[in-house]
Amino acid sequence: MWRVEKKKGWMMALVIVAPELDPSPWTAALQAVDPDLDIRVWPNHGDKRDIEFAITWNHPAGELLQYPNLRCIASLGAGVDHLLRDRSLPKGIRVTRLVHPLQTLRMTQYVLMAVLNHHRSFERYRERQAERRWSQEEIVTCSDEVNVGIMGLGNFGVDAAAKLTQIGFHVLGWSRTEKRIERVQTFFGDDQLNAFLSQTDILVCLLPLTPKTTDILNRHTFEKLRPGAYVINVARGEHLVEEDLLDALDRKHLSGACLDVFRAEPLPPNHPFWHHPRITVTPHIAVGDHPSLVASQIVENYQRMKANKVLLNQVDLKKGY
Ligand code: NDP
Ligand code: OXD
Repeated sequence: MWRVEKKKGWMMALVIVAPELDPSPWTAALQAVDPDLDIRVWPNHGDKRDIEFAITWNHPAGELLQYPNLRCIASLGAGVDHLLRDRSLPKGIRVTRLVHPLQTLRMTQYVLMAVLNHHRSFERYRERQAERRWSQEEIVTCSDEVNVGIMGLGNFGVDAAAKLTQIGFHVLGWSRTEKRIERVQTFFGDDQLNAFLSQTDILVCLLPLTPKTTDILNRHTFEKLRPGAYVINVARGEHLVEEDLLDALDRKHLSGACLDVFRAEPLPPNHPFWHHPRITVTPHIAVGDHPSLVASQIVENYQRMKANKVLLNQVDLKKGY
């Protein structure tokens, strides 16, 4: 049902443009917050002049230029790289992303799980279990002797860092601008990257994908890590140069990797990561979609946009995150 709300002769509507997602949970969650919303689902957007607010995930490039009255785009995720790779976004458009404490908690849980699985040799014990072998060969290293280096000290990085310090790890963090975080040894900018990497045993990538961070997990980065380092990538597949990871694992400079994100998703069935004994693969589930949790912030931003108010979680388009 279209809301009877008119502006200059056309309706005011939202459109969901997310070709890969099932839109039904999203429309249901948005309508549970405000049953009067006029929500269209691409490609059935009706009169394009009605659309003032777009909710997107991996939209077709150029599509958002089709709506002459579009004022705001809401990313259906915390990342906005899927949006900003479209070079033809309408000029002056405002972009928002999702930030929710439960999603942050889920990311932190994933990072802790990956760090602990590696630190407590769970992968090795699974191999022994398959062989029915009772063997307590774990080399006992205390967690405070292990340095976890987090790339990206934003919403996710800061929370993961805090929880890792609570369970005894020494945590280092690297960001673009200078930060002071209790019990975390911080580094910033390109000049301090090598100092950060050279002290890192477990590297966690929680960076946004931008031109500066694309391919940042490459052979030069790996070479600077401590020998036997472990890599966890939970940010975007395009951060990682896949052949450089395989090569560093073959040479045993790296001891393993846990990857949640990939250059091609779904990861193709013939991809070498699936069978690699030192790589753990998960299918982009570190956080997951939670329409009923985040619908209220999308609707609030729609209301704020209409009232010309400051938006929640607005992205700085110059920085690209
Ligand atoms: P934020 O925008 O809150 O934080 C980004 C951090 O990265 C900031 O500390 C920023 O530094 C730092 N950074 C950005 N560019 C650089 C650079 N060139 N050099 C050094 N540091 C840099 O992001 P979030 O923590 O919310 O999210 C991070 C990413 O996680 C998302 O962009 C998304 O890609 C990914 N993600 C993955 C999910 C999954 O399920 N696997 C789910 C959700 C998101 P500064 O603070 O100085 O600006
Ligand atoms: C996100 C994601 O950006 O799911 O939210 O990756």
